[in-house]
Amino acid sequence: EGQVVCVGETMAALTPDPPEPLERAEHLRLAVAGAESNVAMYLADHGIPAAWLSAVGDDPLGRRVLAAVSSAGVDVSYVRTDPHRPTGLMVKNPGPEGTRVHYHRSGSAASALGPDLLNREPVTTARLLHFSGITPALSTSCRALMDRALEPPAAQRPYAVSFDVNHRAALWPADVAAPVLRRLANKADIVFVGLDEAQGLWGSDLTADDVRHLLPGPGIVVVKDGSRTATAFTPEGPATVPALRTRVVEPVGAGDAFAAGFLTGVLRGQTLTRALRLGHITAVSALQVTADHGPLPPPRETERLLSLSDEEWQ
Ligand code: KDG
Repeated sequence: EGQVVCVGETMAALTPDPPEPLERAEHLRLAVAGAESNVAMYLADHGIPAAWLSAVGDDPLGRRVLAAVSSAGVDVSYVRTDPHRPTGLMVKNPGPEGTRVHYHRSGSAASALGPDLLNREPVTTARLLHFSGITPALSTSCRALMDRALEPPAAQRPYAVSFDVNHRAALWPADVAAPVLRRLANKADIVFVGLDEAQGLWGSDLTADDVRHLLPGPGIVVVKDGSRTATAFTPEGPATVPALRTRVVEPVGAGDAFAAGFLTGVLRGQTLTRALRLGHITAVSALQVTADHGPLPPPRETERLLSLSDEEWQ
């Protein structure tokens, strides 16, 4: 069995601590942020062999990023170190209207990734490639990478593709992103999208069923309705599982955790309901920490939650 290969940029992330506007913050916390490497880390936590495929600069932040992802058990041996371009940086600015993200990533090492990646290991031996809708927003070559990965019809691709829509408004506005993300998502095998995200992109009054109708291509489309439910649509019909109630410390990373939990269930041949539950259980790990990546519950607790009856789960 090959690895799950998660492709995309991971940045150094600076956050004022305590949370206050950057204009007056004195102390910043340094962390690592990247949607696809988060997925890889949670997959590794679940015991699924995962690689992260990307590029970092030949700089201290790049080494920091590599060490963080690697120490979570992810294979980083294919990550390129670019001698000419820096590691991307993200700065969070907490304010009265919520936290805004400022990116310093144009011209970054990862923004120079391109379709040549697809012709060699670990892609050629991968069991599944995981991408997100962040990558096509990063540069022309990153867009070409996504286009090329999804160009052959699903049945002719040597790998399955999972795609988390992950619209980042700070990178591209909804009207520009909408057609691109819809086209890419529709060519993937497994898609994850938030209902509110789909509404922001493709129509404010969409229901989860409407989202499936907009995306008829993938074998599985998972529509997440925030803290309420997640529904997986397949040709055999949909399955819906309510989210677990939990204390939320900081939500960032929960979508990535959910994707990793769901993919773990699917790769292990479990039922859709069990895969959705594993998604929710994994999401709780991210919701309960300030960082994107938090510890999974002990295996016995996961097993207990998975074996609850539907009534007990709700
Ligand atoms: O997915 C959670 C964050 O790590 C992510 O938002 C950072 O990759 C990131 C991005 O581009 O926003």
